[in-house]
Amino acid sequence: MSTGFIAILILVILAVVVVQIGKISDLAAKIRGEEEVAQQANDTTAVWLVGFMVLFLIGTIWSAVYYKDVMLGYGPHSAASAHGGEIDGLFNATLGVTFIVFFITHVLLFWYSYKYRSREGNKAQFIAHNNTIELVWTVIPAIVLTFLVVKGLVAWNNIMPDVSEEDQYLEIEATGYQFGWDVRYPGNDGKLGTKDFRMINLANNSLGMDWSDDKSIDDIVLGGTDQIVLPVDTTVRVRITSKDVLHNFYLPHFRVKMDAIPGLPTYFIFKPIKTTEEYRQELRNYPEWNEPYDVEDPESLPRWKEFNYELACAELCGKGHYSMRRVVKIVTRDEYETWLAEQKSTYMTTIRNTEDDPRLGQLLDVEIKERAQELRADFKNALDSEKAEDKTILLRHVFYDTGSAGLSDLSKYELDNLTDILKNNSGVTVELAGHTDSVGDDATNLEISRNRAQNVLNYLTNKGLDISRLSSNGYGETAPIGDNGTEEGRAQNRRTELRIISQ
Ligand SMILES: [Cu+2]
Repeated sequence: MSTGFIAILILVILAVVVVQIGKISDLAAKIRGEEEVAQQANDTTAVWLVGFMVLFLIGTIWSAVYYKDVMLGYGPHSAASAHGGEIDGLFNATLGVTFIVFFITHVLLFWYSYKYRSREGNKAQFIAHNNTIELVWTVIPAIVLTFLVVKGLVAWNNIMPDVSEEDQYLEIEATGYQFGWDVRYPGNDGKLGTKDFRMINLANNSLGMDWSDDKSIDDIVLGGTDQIVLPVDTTVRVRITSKDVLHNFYLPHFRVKMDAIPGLPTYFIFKPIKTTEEYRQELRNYPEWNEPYDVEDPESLPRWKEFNYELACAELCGKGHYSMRRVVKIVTRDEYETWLAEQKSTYMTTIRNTEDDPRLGQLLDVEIKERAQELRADFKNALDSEKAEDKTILLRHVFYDTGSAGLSDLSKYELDNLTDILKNNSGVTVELAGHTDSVGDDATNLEISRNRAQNVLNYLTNKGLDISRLSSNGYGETAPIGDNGTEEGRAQNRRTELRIISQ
């Protein structure tokens, strides 16, 4: 309060001082003769203006050079995508043209204020109309603007064409929501599965993926904080969409920016040309990037080591807007393949074998392959091991119809795999062993286990295996591997095993 009052008081006193100085110079003028003084003041001002112009233009050029590292396209701000240089070129062409105009107009402005300063006998020229001048200041800007606009259109046409089927590209999908991105990868088949908003289910299908579409089986949806990993030198098409309000998919280092609009899919295509590591190595050359990352802690790593490409939402979409930032990591293709292989498909981890699974009771190709690999590995271990107990292999996926010895339909995949393995290992003889849990009487269990083992043997001989290499036996409930007191243990005990007799 009092500070404000003092400030106002000072201003008032300053104003009084200025008025008094004005009065004094008026008086001085009267004494010396007004015209002479005015003439002198005009001359001085004119010279000062020219001096100011020189300093001002030098300062402008100096600051442009000094701050060049914060301009797009230079040094640490070079683009990391194939088309990025073209966009930076547009910005810099515009900057170049405006600089020339800026320079010329300022020189003229200050020079004229000097040359045409008020002097005795000088009279202003009055021009009502001049066609030449009109033409010059219309045609020159028109030519310059045409050049800029055409350059922009050419760049737009180079950057924006969609990819076609024949192009080699990776398509991912980014769905914005308040506040984050769901990023979907196509998995091994390279194709994103279809989606339908009517299938959105907050419990396990927030994107509305159509699980009955085979292309959805291997799709991977990255969680809200996972790094987005992309391979270098690969054309990436990003499908961009939103679930609630307007967002904006913005990858500043790749000069990619596109609105994410609910109900209207947009896209952007870009090709990363520098891996995160390569970009860091470039930043390393600039002193400002060698300062500690944490300003409070001089011991912290230099900034270039902590550098990451990032995805940001460039639309103010609500109070959690800032949290839509994600790290984008560009890696070599080999590293990308390794990373991709480690990612789990959303269908397999959250939908498979639940009531939402449209393929309940069916086996997927990947599962058949996995089972074959698993069985081959078990068989190899059994062959390689010296210990007698390791010679027994559990046939994990052989099942029977309830209460009978009939093989379930899905068991045939495991038995076909076994047939292949035994055909490839022709010197091996095996015993097929049936086991049950302890429910029911001993004699019946023994009978069932024998019949089951016999059925497996029959299946294998029907597939062309030599009967002399196979034998079957039922052990009923005599050899449990789990606790018959629990359902889980009983399930373990109901099993079929393969024992290697000789190899
Ligand atoms: Cu947003």
